[in-house]
Amino acid sequence: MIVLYSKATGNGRKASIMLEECGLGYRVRPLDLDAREQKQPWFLTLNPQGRIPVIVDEDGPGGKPVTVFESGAILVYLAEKTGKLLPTVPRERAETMKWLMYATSHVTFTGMQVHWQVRLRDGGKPAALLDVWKEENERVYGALELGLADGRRFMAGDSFTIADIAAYPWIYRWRFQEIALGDYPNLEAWFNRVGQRPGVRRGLDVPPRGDGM
Ligand SMILES: N[C@@H](CCC(=O)N[C@@H](CS)C(=O)NCC(=O)O)C(=O)O
Repeated sequence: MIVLYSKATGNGRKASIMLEECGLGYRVRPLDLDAREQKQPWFLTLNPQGRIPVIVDEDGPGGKPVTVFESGAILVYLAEKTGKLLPTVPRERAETMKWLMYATSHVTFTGMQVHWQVRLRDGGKPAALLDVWKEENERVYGALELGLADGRRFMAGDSFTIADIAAYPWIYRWRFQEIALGDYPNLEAWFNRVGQRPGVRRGLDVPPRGDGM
C-alpha cells in the first residue's frame, strides 16, 4: 500500500493524479497546511523541508518501505514502479524529461509566486512583486503554447505522460493567476484534453477540499 501525505494543491495534485492515472491502491493522510502540520517533527522525518506531497510506499524496492518527497521525484518513482507514463524509447523519454523538468521548475515556481502575490494583495498586504511574476508567468504560458504549436496532443508528443501531470495542476489555476487562457489556444486545447481524463478529474480532488480552488 502507498500512503499519500497531501493537500489538493498545485503540487499535491501531481501525486494524486499520478496515483489515479496508474490505478495504484493508496491511502490518503490529509495535511492541514494552515495549521502548519507539515512543519511538525513527525512530518519532517518524512520530508525535512516540511512540504507536501510525500508518499510512503510500504512495498518499495526490495520489498522494503521507501519515502519519496518532491512532486517530480514522486512522478518518476511511480512511473518506474508501474512502467506507465514515462516512455522508454530514448527520443520520447528525452522529450518527456525535458517538459517534465520545465513543468516542475518554471511552471511550478512561477505559478507559486503569482499565487502568493495575489493572495497577499487580496489580503490587503503589500504584493510588490505581483507584476514581475505575472509577466514571467505570461512567458511560461507562451513557452507551453509554442511547445504545443506543432500539433502534438500532449506536452511530450502524442502520448499523455508525467510531463502533462506535472504542468496541469498549475495551469488548472489559470483564472486565479489572472491569465487569459484563450490567448493561448494550443494550451487551452491541451488543458481541456487533459481535464477530460477520468484519472485527472479524480486526482484533482484528493483529498477533497470543497472550496473550488
Ligand atoms: N518542490 C516541491 C514544492 C512542494 C510545495 O511547495 N508544496 C506546498 C503546497 S503546493 C506546501 O507544502 N506548502 C506548505 C509550506 O511550504 O509550508 C514539490 O514539487 O513537491
